[in-house]
Amino acid sequence: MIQKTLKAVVLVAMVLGPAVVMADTTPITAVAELSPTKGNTVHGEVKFIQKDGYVLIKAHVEGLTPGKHGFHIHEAGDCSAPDGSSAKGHFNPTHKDHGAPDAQDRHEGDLGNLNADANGVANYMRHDKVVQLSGDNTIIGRSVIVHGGKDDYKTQPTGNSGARVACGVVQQWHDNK
Ligand SMILES: [Cu+2]
Ligand SMILES: [Zn+2]
Repeated sequence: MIQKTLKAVVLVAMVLGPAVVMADTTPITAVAELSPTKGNTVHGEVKFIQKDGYVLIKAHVEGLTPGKHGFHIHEAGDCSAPDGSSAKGHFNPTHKDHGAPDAQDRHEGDLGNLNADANGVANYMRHDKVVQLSGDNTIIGRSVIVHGGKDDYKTQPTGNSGARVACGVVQQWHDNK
């Protein structure tokens, strides 16, 4: 009986071994190339890198007005509407309230605000424990939206951050060496 169990465990380990090793050495990464909505010039890039227990998010965005700009993952990976409305609402698979990125209650898509300097350039970096790059609630295939105004972290369900000034679909990113 013990022998048989041992044999089965060894067999399973042999079959799963290579797959487990591959998963460990190839982190999931994703990227969203941001393009301006109609009448805007905002553009940039957002990268998502799976780390141990969190996702590293890095963004570089240009063409903004100085100050804060709501920054979210929206439900639909569709930037086709001139005003970005085709991206639908904030990605919220767990049915929470809108909030600040560090709040207990937040949408999975609530990444807070970009903060643009006097030249309209924003650099953003965050270690996020809510965003997922795999499984049922993955953000791959959703979209990133940058807004014209500041996310107040209070107004439901949007943060009242105004018009959508840039949009990009989140795609799996293979060039991660
Ligand atoms: Cu938004
Ligand atoms: Zn939200």
